[in-house]
Amino acid sequence: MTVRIGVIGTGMIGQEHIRRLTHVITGTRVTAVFDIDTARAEEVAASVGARALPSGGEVVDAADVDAVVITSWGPTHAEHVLAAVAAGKPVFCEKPLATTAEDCLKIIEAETAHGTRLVQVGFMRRYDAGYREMKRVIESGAIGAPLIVHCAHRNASVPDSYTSEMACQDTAVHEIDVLRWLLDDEIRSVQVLRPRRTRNAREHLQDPQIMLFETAEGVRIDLEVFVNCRYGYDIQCETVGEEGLVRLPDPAAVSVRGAGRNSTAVLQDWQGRFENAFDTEFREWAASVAAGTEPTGPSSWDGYAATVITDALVTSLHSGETVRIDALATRPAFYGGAGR
Ligand code: NAD
Ligand code: ISE
Repeated sequence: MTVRIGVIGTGMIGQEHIRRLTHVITGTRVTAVFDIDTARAEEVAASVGARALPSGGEVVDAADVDAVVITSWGPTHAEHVLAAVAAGKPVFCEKPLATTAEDCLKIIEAETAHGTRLVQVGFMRRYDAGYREMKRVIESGAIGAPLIVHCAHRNASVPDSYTSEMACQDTAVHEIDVLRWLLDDEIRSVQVLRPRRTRNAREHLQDPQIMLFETAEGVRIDLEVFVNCRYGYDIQCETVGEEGLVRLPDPAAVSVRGAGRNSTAVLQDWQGRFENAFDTEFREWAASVAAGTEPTGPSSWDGYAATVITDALVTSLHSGETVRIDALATRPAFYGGAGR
């Protein structure tokens, strides 16, 4: 069976996912698209033999759309996700699920009323081979109970429009999701520290930031977010347990000897770093749609949790105080129950 997909939002990552669904994943085809930038939508649609429709609602309702992918700007996600849930169609929504906790709860309510899971959120790190192996090692008990996690999320540079809050909402949000999943634990408090600012950041931007988290089980996590580190895109994660530690591997790269040096290149962007993860994410999601089963990836509850935790980070960024998170104490039975 070919899964026919409608895509809402044909910007940067929308085009990436359309390429992926057309040329990489087998058994999927993009049949309809919408973007408020009509010219862009038409150009992208023409490139894959799809139709550009006049609204997101028409993409959701189209008879030749079995499932929906949302890759528009974050503040528009909730509206499109709710439309897909109302139509009873599976929907993959790029992060964030919604930009307010209130909108995430509306989605949870609508999906719960529908009775089966329809929504998957685009936290692709859960599909990265290194993180999957790290989870397998933790669950095997080989390093004992996890005690501390050290992380770094570094970008070479960011555009001038990037704000201090985005370090929490756009950047750290990936660690928040992957660490909740990796540790099978819930984040209970956060704090943001402001180290000396790099001279390479614009005046308005606090860069780097150090984010501290504590989980329900008492695991302590430190995360350095440094988005003007200059040297490349670098993701680090090391989990220290009672009996040993497990560290994320660096991406495979050849070593080059020349000009008196032995060197290894550092990747420059997240697209290259997580390309395989994105492919696996869509392969597994499309397989669940084709089989008519519930998605197994990040749920609306995970999208809600990420928004609640990033909101707490933003509060701490401004106050400097530790912020407790009580809203996530109990996970609804619909999403697996009992909290992590
Ligand atoms: P972008 O600005 O390149 O594209 C967004 C597109 O949405 C634009 O073409 C814009 O015209 C369109 N749009 C705006 N309002 C719309 C509406 N109401 N209906 C339909 N289309 C609308 O942005 P991007 O970098 O492609 O990011 C899109 C989303 O993907 C964001 O939520 C972002 O956080 C997420 N993202 C995820 C990752 C990841 O690593 N998983 C990486 C980058 C971006
Ligand atoms: C960007 O928005 C992403 O989602 C990338 O995955 C992330 O690594 C980057 O830091 C963000 O700015």
